[in-house]
Amino acid sequence: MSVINSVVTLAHEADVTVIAIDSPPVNALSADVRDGLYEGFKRAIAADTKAIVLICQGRTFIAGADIAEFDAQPRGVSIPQVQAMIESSPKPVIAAIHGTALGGGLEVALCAHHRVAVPSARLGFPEVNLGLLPGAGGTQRLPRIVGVQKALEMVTSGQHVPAKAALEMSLVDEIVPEGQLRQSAIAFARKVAAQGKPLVKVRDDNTKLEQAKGHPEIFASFRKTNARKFRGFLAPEYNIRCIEAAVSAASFEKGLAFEYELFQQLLNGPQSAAQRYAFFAERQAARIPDVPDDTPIRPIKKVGILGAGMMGGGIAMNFANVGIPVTLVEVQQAALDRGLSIVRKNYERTAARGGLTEVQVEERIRLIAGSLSMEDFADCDLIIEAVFERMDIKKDVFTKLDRICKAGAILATNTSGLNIDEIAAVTKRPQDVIGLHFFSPANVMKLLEVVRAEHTAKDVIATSMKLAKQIGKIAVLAGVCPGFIGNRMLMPRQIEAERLVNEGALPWDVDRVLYDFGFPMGPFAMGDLAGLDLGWVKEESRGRTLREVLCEMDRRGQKTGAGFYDYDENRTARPSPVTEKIINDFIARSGRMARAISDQEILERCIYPMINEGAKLLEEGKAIRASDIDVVWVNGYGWPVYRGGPMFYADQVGLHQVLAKLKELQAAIGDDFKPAALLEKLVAEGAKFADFKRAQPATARSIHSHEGQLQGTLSNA
Ligand code: T1G
Repeated sequence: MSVINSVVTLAHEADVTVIAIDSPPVNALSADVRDGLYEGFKRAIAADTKAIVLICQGRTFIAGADIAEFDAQPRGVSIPQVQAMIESSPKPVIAAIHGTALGGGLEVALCAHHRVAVPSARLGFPEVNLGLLPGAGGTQRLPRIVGVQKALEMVTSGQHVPAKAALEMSLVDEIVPEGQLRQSAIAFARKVAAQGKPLVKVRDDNTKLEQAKGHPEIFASFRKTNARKFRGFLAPEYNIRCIEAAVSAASFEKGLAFEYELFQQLLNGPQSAAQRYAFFAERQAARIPDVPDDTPIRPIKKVGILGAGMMGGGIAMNFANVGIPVTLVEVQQAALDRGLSIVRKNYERTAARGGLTEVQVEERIRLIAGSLSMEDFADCDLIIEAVFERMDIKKDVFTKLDRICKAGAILATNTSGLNIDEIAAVTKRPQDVIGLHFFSPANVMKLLEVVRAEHTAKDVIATSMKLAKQIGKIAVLAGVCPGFIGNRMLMPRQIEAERLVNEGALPWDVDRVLYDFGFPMGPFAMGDLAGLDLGWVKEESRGRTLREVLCEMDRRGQKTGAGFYDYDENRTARPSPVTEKIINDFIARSGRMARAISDQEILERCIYPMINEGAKLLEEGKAIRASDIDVVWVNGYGWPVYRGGPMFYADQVGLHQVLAKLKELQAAIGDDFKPAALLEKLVAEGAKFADFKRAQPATARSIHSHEGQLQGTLSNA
């Protein structure tokens, strides 16, 4: 074996040369990998062998270009230079794939003459999730292999295609046994070399493109079908245009140049910057400064869930999905039956869409055992309470769990904002108590707020963060405060949205501005969906707020066909003259004059108070870093990922701009807009939220008492 460089080696297995990459964690196409490949292939082509195998060490084949290099000065040979070297090989080149062949990695593999993969391998073009497109020929080579329709689906969804499906669409030529990739790829290479057939470059096979020529309707209907899903994003449309160019361009080279041009536009644009930020923010959120990666983990072999309502059932599915048995406890048989039947319906719906087989459905349902007794939690490693949001009920439940559960069991509450220290205090083991705040529907929403209470032990935090990844969630650590991170920042937006309406903006104006900003729905449409009578008590209602008046008129939202909006039989919302009249009456009664309010003012008054609350969360240590707050909002509250998150957005707008507007609003409206001290400080120091790093790790203590706030805030991380 000869070492090409620190990450690439070359070995001759008799008549086959094997080029291997070993660049943890995911063999990304960094400058060293590219240089090593270029040199490696040059030597392999010159060597006295008949074929070349490209393989990777570690957990995966090349998982793409090195995203961390995108903002750095380019160095070393480029991906296209490596590809040209591979494609120009007079010997057959076989890419041997395990783990994930993604983005630039798949683009390199498509320059090989053949691809073999183990059954667990997955292949895909996830660039669209980074606000990009496959910029190294992926949009030109892929449709030549899988056809235009499949190529459109792959590059705009970013989905990872399992090896079996990849074989069916000719993306790979052979599935080889797990654990035998290297020798199988060498054998395959020998077989191809022995056949001596002319080598076919993917770029030269236009058969599948010909089939799409003269059929612009393929693209028109694809755009139409996905318009709602792609709303606000630039990258999906750019990907579609590149596939269109693959069909219409006069040559492969022309298509490639078009692709590169669009790639550069996206790469240098704000959306991809935000989505790449979000990629790393998600991974950063898993790191807790004072809980080292090697903190011991408590084994979670069995989970108990109290409450089979909407949340409990969804939470149970997350664990059954990864093979962890669940005991789901309810107080009444009817409620338990209802909860279990909803779980079954959810699984059957997924199976109907081809997401699960019937066998898998039954396997998962068998893992969820119903019970009417909390005593059945005695042998559980983790118990999650998902009962009614009342402190007295929570305390009663935790008192019982403290008596029933074994030593070392983790006692978790799914509260969305109650004081977990108070809950933990009723137990003799507050160190085992933590908040696991799932979002509805809990089997779908990716976000999990892991709430650290004052005495929560580090291994309980470490276990919860790792478990979250295991069940496919994105975990963010929050401190105990009303509403934790997400709901606490949502509150000022809600308050401001209602205040704007009391000044003359109409609910559908406010919703339109936030919808156009990229949220899936505005606060008033959201209210109608959830039901305006959530928390409304008829006997205590006095028509003091718009919501009370609407509920008194039985306009409780979508479910009654009217709320802020009027709804037709298809539940399509229309601005309501009834609501408008109520608002005008309200304003008239208040003695104020309704005034015209600009979209810009609506946006700033809804978003800036959230950002300000985010700054308070940071200074109080309730959130470790600004990017954690952004991960919460992108994955739990519909903040458009192509805007990065509220704190990233504030840095883009300019904190001085946000501060100036808040001060203006404070003067005009009141102290609800009083800027957070941290915001003042960052502006004074010409810094950004991205620069904010706590002077000392956010510990349980500091999370509870603002210790260590602001001193030496800024160290350029
Ligand atoms: N570049 C740089 N670092 C990467 C990386 C990449 N492509 N992929 C992963 N990492 C780091 C990640 O930050 C983390 O680091 C560690 O690897 C483990 O990742 C020209 C333009 C491969 C499915 O979009 O989807 O090719 O936090 O925690 O859950 O057309 O990582 O430990 O320091 O996510 O097992 C296209 C992105 C790039 C794939 C593994 N490729 N990666 O998931 O581990 S653009 C992608 C993933 C491109 C070309 C274009 C996942 C994974 P750290 P992890 P995982």
